[in-house]
Amino acid sequence: RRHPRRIIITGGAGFIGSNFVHYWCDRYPEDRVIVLDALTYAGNLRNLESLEERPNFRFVQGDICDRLLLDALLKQEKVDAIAHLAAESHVDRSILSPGAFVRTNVVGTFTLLEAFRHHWEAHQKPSHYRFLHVSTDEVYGSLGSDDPAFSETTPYAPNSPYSASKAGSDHFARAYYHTYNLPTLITNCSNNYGPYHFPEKLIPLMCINILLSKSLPVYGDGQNVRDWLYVEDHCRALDTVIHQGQPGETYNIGGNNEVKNIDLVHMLCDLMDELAPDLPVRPCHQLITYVKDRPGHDRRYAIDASKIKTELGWTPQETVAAGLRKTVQWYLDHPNWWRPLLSEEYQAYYRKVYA
Ligand code: NAD
Ligand code: TDX
Repeated sequence: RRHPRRIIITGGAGFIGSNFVHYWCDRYPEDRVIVLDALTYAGNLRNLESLEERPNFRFVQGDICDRLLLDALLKQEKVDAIAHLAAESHVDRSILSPGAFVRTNVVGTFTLLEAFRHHWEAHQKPSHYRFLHVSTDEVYGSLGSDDPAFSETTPYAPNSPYSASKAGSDHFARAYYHTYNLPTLITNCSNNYGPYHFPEKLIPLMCINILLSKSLPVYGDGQNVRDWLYVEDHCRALDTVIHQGQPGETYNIGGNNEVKNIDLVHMLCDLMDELAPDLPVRPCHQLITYVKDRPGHDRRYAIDASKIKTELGWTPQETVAAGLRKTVQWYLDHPNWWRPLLSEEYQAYYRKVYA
């Protein structure tokens, strides 16, 4: 029988974090779930709205760099697992201001590992404790069109301040296993999409701009390739790794869905034309505009997810066609979620990137 857990989910008010919190609370109602989130521009309490009445749920606004807070929380809540999703996550912001990425992703992850190590040692190193570090395929760098997909043994070659900071945090999570035996696990996942995705990222940005009849900015020649995974599939993979993964191991997670950016934007336009026939600009493909490329823009990401499939039995379930349809419909149905996010700060950011 499964032992109920007392888990901290960092970054639980963000995109993947909030999807993961909903997933975990539905799946394991007997667990105590503590969300720790600083509520930066990317954190949004509305993502967790319906959970506030749940007796086993607690939200704490706080910073993962705050060691005193972490120590108190781990002790008070008798935490036995951390799913670490808090991060600065947007590549374009990392190009504009990399400092925040070093602070949260590197120093924050280190601080969390240190706090969890001391907590684990103070309780005589229970073997069921787990620290899941959630990371990205971007740490492996960029692939050419004929290169084999990233595997767990692909050398790290980060190209953006974001991926460099994630690479640093991965190395700390790994080192804590090898040096202290702390039961850490690392996952490296491809591009997620789905509900609660912040407007700055490609898919929500295109959906929202179509709804506002604004131009659809495609970087460079639009031929960059990303592998897309529906966020719920990612949540299920993280659950699988926490419960069945081998401490000290890394697992790649991917959707087996490589799509060129320009093709993806066309798919979104097709879906919008179909699902929102009353929009003023139709067909919305005419809004597509090529803009200057992102510096250091990785050409292609692809994930070889055979390890998590053969060792732990996880495979993605959603197809891109069905997942994108659900996602477009979600943005159509939730203007009250995304409109307030287009704040002054966001507009200033937008002007800088798309100047
Ligand atoms: P997000 O930007 O939507 O959310 C990040 C959350 O972390 C926000 O709620 C924010 O308030 C919080 N946060 C930021 N700094 C903090 C700090 N110092 N202390 C506490 N909380 C802080 O990010 P996301 O897209 O949900 O990504 C979650 C994790 O998954 C990240 O570690 C990211 O690197 C990783 N990842 C994301 C993707 C993707 O496609 N989005 C793919 C692979 C891996
Ligand atoms: O306006 C845009 N135009 C455009 O062409 C934006 C925002 C993006 N793009 C391109 C850049 C990428 O090739 O689309 C692709 C996807 O861009 P993002 O949504 O910014 O994602 P990406 O840079 O691939 O990183 C994402 O996946 C891996 C997440 O933001 C990371 O947190 C995750 O680690």
